[in-house]
Amino acid sequence: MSLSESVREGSRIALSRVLSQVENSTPAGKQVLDELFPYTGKAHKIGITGPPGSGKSTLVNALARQLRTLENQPRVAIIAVDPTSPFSGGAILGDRVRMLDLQGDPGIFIRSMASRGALGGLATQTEALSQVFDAAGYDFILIETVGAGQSEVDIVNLAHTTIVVDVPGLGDDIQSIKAGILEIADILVVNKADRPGADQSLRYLKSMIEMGYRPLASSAGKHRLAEAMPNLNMPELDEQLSLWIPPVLKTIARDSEGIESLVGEVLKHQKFLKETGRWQLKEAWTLREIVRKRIEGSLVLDFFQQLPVALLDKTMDDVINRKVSPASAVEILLTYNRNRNQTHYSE
Ligand SMILES: Nc1nc2c(ncn2[C@@H]2O[C@H](COP(=O)(O)OP(=O)(O)O)[C@@H](O)[C@H]2O)c(=O)[nH]1
Ligand SMILES: [Mg+2]
Repeated sequence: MSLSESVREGSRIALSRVLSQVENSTPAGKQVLDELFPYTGKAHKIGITGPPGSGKSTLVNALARQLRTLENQPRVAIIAVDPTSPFSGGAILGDRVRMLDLQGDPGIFIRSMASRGALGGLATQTEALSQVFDAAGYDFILIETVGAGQSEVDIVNLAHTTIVVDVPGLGDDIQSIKAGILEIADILVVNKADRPGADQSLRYLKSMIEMGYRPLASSAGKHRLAEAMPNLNMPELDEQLSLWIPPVLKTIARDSEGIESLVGEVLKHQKFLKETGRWQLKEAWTLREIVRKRIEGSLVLDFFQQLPVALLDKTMDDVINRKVSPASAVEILLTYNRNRNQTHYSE
């Protein structure tokens, strides 16, 4: 039996091996990913993001356990992405300990990811891993990432449902949750609701959404969808997109409080996406985005591989000494590679 067949048959050992190969972008990993790809497109991806220490890992843990109690006993995969950790120690070690109580459940699989420098970036990498889980028959893929920068926004953008986690008492909530992150939320959670100020945060976030934060966000979303599906009827899309207003929930993840409601909202959002056809649109957009990122990644890699180091160094010296502008430097290097390719092809 081939490795990809073993993965689809449910072998956890094969799954582990394939995840490592895919994460390290080995040729074998690429091949397995190609073999598995036709079997993907079923899993529901949930991105969980928010500031460090807001309880994302605890929440993911509780969410996974709650999802497992559903009638159809869905299988749940967890991908913990920590771009801030340069090695798989630190914060991730804490996550491992916290997630220990999930280890006994054969319907749950946890994977931590801390590596950088993947072709096309962390988002492409995360998507590749989730494709493996998808083909392996996992129904839900929970992706935890720190809400800190653009790469994290990219990661959760690949999810069908995005949960943004906030905590009370960080002062002005818009400071603790970056505006760009709030914009992509499908569900907002005020975790650590056992702490003072939870109701105030709840009201604050609700008013943010009511104050027309959402129309802004959905117009960006609409733009992206329209780009992915040029044949789409815009008024129809308009109607569909305006229907989802992100709910704001309180949880105490540590005590598994409020998790049932959270799962309820996730399922509601999943149903909403499927019934409006938006689930398929998101898939199309994600795949387009993945292809684009990979093209960008390989073009840049090719570009620098073709360039003689001496030429790059000399051109950069000229830029630093203000003899050549950055724009002209790019032109010089691009022209060099272009000419080099032409000679190469005519040989
Ligand atoms: N008081 C309180 N503490 C919590 C709650 N949820 C998580 N924590 C604690 O907050 C800390 C950070 O949690 P963690 O899940 O690692 O946060 P992450 O960095 O966002 O993944 C841990 O010590 C948790 O036990 C909660 O609902 N209430
Ligand atoms: Mg964490």
